[in-house]
Amino acid sequence: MPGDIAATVASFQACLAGSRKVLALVGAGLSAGLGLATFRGTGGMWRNLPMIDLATPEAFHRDPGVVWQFYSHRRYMALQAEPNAGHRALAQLAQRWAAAPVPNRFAGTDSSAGGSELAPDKQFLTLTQNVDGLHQRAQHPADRLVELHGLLFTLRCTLFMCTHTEENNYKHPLVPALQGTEREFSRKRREGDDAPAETPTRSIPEQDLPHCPECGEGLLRPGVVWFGETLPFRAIDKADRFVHEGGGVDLVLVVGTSGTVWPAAGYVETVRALGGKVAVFNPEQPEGDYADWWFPGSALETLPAALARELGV
Ligand code: BJW
Repeated sequence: MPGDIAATVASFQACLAGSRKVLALVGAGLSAGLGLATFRGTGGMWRNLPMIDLATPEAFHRDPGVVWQFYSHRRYMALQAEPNAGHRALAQLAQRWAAAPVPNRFAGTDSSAGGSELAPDKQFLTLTQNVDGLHQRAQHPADRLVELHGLLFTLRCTLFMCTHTEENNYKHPLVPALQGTEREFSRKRREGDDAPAETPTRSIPEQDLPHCPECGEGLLRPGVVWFGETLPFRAIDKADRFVHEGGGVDLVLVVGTSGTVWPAAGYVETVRALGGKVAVFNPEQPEGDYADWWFPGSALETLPAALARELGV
């Protein structure tokens, strides 16, 4: 390890060891390399369409068949993928800090004299913007994980009057009309200009798309958060409480995210404004001077390496 990187890791590890409260904000870069595209940068296209334009209520309203093909493909790809070392490292940190012994004054483990408050436990929370379910599959404790943008495997009815929601639906294809979406990716982008042309999107009549089993009328949609939609109240509430209650966050790990989407990106700014430190795990150099540590390279390597001492590996 070059000297300057070793010094960066050592200073980060000292901060982590001394931290009481740590937050991780995760984005698509953590799952990059598993066949799951990022939204911006060199990835960001599904066939010839920008992914960011497909992740909108307007796109679904305009052509639910195209948007369902996009999400059917992503559901399939996420199911094929396995959590990587970065997902596992976050899960282990959450498990380890969750398992840290809580001092018990009655059992004599409270070292504080004079009846002062018990030493506070270490706290860790992952806020993920990813919808691929890989944190769960890496055994990340659910109570220390907030899925800000929902999950690909949750289905919701679009009918205003129907509240039907189904979680953990891993069926592929969801309906016969979505058969074949697993193979339909941009071969041109993956293999270069000589590759065969991209598979065109198919026109799928609305009646052939997934429909609500409860009301029988409404079209189902993926349980993800699109631009212009509010994030799940419980997710925002839990994230806000962690950041604003019970003392400030000492350190935020910003992992594989462009930090361009709000309100997720705002948590990093808030932690920093309240005096916390910022560590960025991203091949791209962070803009400005907000990062106290930058770990260039793939987060699936840099994150486990940076957390290794705390994880005892
Ligand atoms: C690697 C790597 C490797 C590569 N290792 N790293 C305040 C100011 C301005 C605007 C707004 C605001 N508040 C709200 C808004 C509007 C809007 C917004 O943020 N717009 C911005 C674009 C300006 N936000 C919303 O609409 C949100 N709703 C909301 O706030 O409701 C209230 C409200 C509405 C309207 C106005 C005001 C208030 C909802 C946001 C929902 C985002 N949804 C999506 C789709 C989810 C479903 C799906 O997956 O299909 O979420 S969009 C997309 O972006 C997805 C991602 O979770 C999200 C973030 O992207 P992410 O994860 O950062 O990925 P990339 O691709 O951007 O970056 C990847 C990074 O990885 C890069 O940096 C690479 O370098 C790096 N990388 N390989 C480590 N190996």
